[in-house]
Amino acid sequence: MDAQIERVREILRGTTSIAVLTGAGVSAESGIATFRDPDGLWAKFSPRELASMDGFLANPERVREWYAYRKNVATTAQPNAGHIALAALEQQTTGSFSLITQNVDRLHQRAGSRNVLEVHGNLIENRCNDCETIRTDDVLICPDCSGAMRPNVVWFGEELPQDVFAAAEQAAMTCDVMIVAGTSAEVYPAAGLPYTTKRYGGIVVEVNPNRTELSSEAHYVLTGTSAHILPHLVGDVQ
Ligand code: BV8
Repeated sequence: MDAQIERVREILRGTTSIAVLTGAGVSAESGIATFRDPDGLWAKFSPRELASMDGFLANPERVREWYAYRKNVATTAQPNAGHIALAALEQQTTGSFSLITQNVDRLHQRAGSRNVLEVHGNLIENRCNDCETIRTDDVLICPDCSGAMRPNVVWFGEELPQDVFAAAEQAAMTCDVMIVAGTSAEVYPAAGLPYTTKRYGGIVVEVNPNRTELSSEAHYVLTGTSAHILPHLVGDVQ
């Protein structure tokens, strides 16, 4: 596998346009549970009840408590070597660099990443379900229109933020290389982005300790955790 890592490092050195797509696995080594791993969130909680509008309307208190718990976990967690490596890669890239993340924990930004496209929102902010006002406090009712405040994330069945996802699609179409790290590649439309890169002639590199739906399509599959592999891709590892 070292030869594969060396080959990917060479490719990254020779490119001026990089996109990265991350999922919950990149935050696993910061102590944040993934969704679909055996010990993941969906093993304990139901996505239908906790990550959908129906679930929120049925029991807003339970959903708000679950996101408050996850917000506390995210804000006390620290970015890991994988997050830091991606921020370094952005610094080193002379051309365009887009970090497309499905994660809502904001650890990429805390690690120093700048061009972060949060296609599934973030759990630090709340949004009014009616007028879409964004707030970082925990009021339950929107002071502007009396609508219900809910986590500023994208739930199942909800549309992704159009401007953000349009930028993500543009990055997927125009990049020379897309690194896909820490995602089961099961949730669409985000999971479709690596296929777009491949269709437009870009190279797809997967970083994951396990095989996924994407593995058979990727040009390079680097088997291992993101905190271990990503630092090897961006520079001299001490
Ligand atoms: C949409 C919320 C349409 C934020 C999430 C019926 C009705 C409507 C839509 C659908 C439908 N049926 C299907 C769909 C589409 C649906 C979908 O794709 N469903 C799947 C399950 C089939 N998609 C949607 O609903 C999307 N919206 O389609 O809207 C529309 C259009 C116009 C107008 C109106 C509507 C919305 C999708 C967003 C859902 N929100 N989360 C939150 O609470 O966090 S999804 C959730 O799962 C995450 O956000 C994440 O994006 C997604 C994927 O999870 P991963 O990040 O990949 O994590 P996972 O646990 O799965 O995998 C972890 C990976 O890491 C594993 O591979 C593991 O091996 C690896 N790993 C583990 N440790 C490490 C590691 N890797 C590296 N290092 C390690 N150490």
